Amino acid sequence: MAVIPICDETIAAYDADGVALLRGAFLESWISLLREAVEQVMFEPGPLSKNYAEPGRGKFFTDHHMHHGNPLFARFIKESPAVEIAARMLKARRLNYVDEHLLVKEPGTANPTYWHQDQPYYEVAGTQFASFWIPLDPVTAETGAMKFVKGSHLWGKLYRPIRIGLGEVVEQADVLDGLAPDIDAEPGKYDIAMFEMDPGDCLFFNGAVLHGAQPNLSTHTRRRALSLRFAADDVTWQPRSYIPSRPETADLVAGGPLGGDEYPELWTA
Ligand SMILES: O=C(O)CCC(=O)C(=O)O
Repeated sequence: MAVIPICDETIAAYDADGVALLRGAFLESWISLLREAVEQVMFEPGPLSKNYAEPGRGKFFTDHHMHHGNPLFARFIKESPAVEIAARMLKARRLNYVDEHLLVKEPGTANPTYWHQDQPYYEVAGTQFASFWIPLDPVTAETGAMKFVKGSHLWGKLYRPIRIGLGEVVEQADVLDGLAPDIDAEPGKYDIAMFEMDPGDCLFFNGAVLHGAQPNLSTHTRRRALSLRFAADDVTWQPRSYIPSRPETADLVAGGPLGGDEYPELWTA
């Protein structure tokens, strides 16, 4: 059950801005469980893990889909209030699970997270693809706060994927609508929101909203965060040539609903 009631204003903010802040959404017990899970994964990183930082300049560690090998992540996905919150935020009648993405910026990590949208990195089409961003440490502008271009999910654009910790183009990816605009070059042109947060708070944001994050320039504060990605009613399977399809997608049809082992249905109205 959700710890906090989600009011209509929060849903309206998500619809208009593409992002909403939910304070106190997860109890300390869930945050402790995730912290333990993160330590386990960082001790034994999975095949999809990366570190974007230069040697000796902190660490920007990422990993995906950890729940396959880690029961703590599997428990969080199934039993925490995340599913219920996502269903309410998306006004869903059906909710499928897509991915979890761990993003740890250790102190002294100079890499920002470059501006990007999430949708082009996934084999999904539709408007109801969204993510949680759940910090496990206090997050400030100095330690890696998330930033969003409010309303950019409504521009009708899908920008070419980049390597989020390096800013380089993913050469093998489709060009789509070209590169995202250089938001930092003309910040005054955009309505940018940055979120300072405490453990227990979360962001909920649309897969098409442009977002990025600050580096972690602190000397001692870690910035551990987990993104969880869900899809609701109007999302369909959109195979992308640059994302190798896994055997679990064998039963999916392009333009058809998500499902099966790759995108399990976690909730129906
Ligand atoms: O945690 C970060 O630095 C970025 C997270 C992000 O871009 C995402 O979850 O889509």
